Amino acid sequence: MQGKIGVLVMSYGTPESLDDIETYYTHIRRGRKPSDEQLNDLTMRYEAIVGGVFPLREHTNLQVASLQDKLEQLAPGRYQCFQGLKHARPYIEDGVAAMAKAGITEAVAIVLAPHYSTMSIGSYLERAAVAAEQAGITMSGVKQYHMHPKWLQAITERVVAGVERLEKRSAEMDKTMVLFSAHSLPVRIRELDDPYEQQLLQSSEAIAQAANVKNWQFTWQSAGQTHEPWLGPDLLETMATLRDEGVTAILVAPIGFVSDHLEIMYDIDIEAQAEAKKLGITLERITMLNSDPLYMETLAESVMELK
Ligand code: FEC
Repeated sequence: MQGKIGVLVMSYGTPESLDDIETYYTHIRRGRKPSDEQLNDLTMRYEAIVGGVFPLREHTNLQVASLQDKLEQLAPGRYQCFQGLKHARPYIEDGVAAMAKAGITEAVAIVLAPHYSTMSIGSYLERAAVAAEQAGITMSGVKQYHMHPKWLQAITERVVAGVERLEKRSAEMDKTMVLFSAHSLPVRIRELDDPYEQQLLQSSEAIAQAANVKNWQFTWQSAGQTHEPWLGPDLLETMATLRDEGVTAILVAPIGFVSDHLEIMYDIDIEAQAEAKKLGITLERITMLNSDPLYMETLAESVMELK
């Protein structure tokens, strides 16, 4: 039988412990150490979410294992999954090295994020391609799956359920808004003719239509703390504007993310919830996909389309 096809499953990565936060943050900042203030702020956010545990690691591990199971079910014996993280161990290059060690010569790379941007998916795929070439592996990459019918269905079901939860909590459903959100990027992304914004709007529109949601907007979240301007408006600003316009209930649908992690459990569940309380807004968010079966089918089918 022909050798297995390697599947490099890539995710953002998270520290392994509280002591590892500085190394992680320095890697995100491309080798520049964060200031004490920045480091303390990030440590405080991790401590606030679950007291020093890092949920993204567990979810990524489970997603990789579940994708392996799904591929095995669809094409027995054909694929072998490897994990590669952008900012933590095992790094993308470690994942490719593990593939080479297992004798893989053909591979597909896929990222646990649905929308393409040169600054996000593009940079994962580029690092994977460089490592694969050095290891003598022929690799192709899945660029996006933001309009895959099964991913859209999984999010639509969550939006419908979220609106129902909101209806139970809020008396004024005519003043409700669904806010689709994703990680902001530096504004200079607009000069790169990047599809990120357009893809996010395209999936927001498709989900709103399928969920029969009339009042919806898109907003950015989790902008980085750098000196350059980031895409806005941010979730917190959007909430304040909507309150001024009379909106009293909001469902946040963070469609740019697929797991429970810091940007969900701190930025939305703690920070945005506190702001909502101040503004007198009832705030709910959709549940995250993690290893949802429809999401696993989306990933498996996207991989199988390439090899
Ligand atoms: O739970 C966790 O431990 C990790 C949560 C996490 C996810 C995530 C996803 C994305 N990021 C994206 C872009 C940027 C850019 C910068 C940046 C900075 C950070 C910092 C932390 C962090 N990100 Fe992140 N991101 C997560 C966590 N991110 C922590 C550093 C402190 C801070 O700014 O809050 C700025 C880099 C720089 O300084 O130059 C740009 C994008 C995604 C979504 C796609 C993906 O998952 O890859 C885009 C999850």
